[in-house]
Amino acid sequence: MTDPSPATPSPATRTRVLDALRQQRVETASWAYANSGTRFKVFPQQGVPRTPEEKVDDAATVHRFTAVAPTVALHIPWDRVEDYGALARYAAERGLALGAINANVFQDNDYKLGSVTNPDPGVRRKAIGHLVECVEIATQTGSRDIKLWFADGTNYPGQDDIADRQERLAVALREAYDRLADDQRILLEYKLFEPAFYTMDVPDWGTAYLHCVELGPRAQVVIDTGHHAPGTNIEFIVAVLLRAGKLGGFDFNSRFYADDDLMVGSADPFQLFRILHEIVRADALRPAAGIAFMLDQCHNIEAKIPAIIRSVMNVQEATAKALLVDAAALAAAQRAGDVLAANAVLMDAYNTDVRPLLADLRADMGLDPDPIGAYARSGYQEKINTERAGGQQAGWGA
Ligand code: RM4
Ligand code: MN
Repeated sequence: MTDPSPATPSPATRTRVLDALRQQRVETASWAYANSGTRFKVFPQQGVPRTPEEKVDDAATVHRFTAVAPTVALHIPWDRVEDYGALARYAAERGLALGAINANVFQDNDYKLGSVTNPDPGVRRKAIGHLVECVEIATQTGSRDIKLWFADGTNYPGQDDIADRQERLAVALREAYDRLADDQRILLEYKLFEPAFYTMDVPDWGTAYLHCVELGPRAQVVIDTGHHAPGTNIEFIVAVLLRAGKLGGFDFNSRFYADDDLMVGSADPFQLFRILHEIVRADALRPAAGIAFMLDQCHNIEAKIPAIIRSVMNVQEATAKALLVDAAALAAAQRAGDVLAANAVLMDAYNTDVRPLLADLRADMGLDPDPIGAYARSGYQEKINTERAGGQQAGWGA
């Protein structure tokens, strides 16, 4: 039986959609709670965390109002602490777990010409040391994923040997991979351009995929939605990597022009729906499928915690729409070669207002149906504005 319309789903569809949404997990990023900006200006905000613990407090707050964001990713060295086990316990006491460990080999003077692909073997050794350290930190925090993004690349033709750099990259990845515990993964991220402008050493999913295949089953590709050329069909990449068993997760954000790091689903909610349709179609939404749905955003001019709550809600809305796609009707139209009908099935789901459904879900989970309003009424922002006055605010890179 197909549903008459996604707007009035059958009770069975409704139950299926609500169950899937209840299980969904979105990981927030520690750096999104900190001050950030562009290379022109960082506008500091009130109440910004000063320590990794305070970032954990904010992430726990997002989870408290959404119930689907139980982990927070760390960035090393931005979130360096003496005792990572203690930070994990601090998080657990607040109903949170520590998520992906993000390596940072792009902010040291030594890395001007690259980190793991630097022409200088001494610099490469130092960068590899950091990757290995991140694997060790992940063990202490109980994190499954070590996420690697490299700013490495060149600005000018002839500056360095493109193929040699690929070889150096492979050597470094192998060393980190060999340190992984059985239940850990390397998530390799790609980015088309910036900070390097001529070649990035991992510019696209194909390069990331090749390195992950060479490494083995515990290496997978992560798709940062902001890291493509304008107009790239990201859902196609999702489908291809899912089929190959090589999609490890997402760094969600939105972009109009480049790596804008805006709130996911704000610039192009239809793209987010199309991505999630591929995920739902492959039954890869379930946490057991191992796809990490992470946010990688910066909130430069908007209030941070409500923006992160909004982002989680945007992911939920796109997911709910993807779950409402009438798979049987879609398959039938596709088999019949009925182009218009097939497209209409997708558009019907996309055009459904899923906000009432999500409000019901939240009420059912014991949450306020309006998470942003509830956050505003909670007094948390006023409390941190007062408590965190003074001291060194954390910033992107602080
Ligand atoms: C990079 C990349 C990484 C993120 C840093 C902050 O462009 O997206 O995932 O950790 O930015
Ligand atoms: Mn990213």
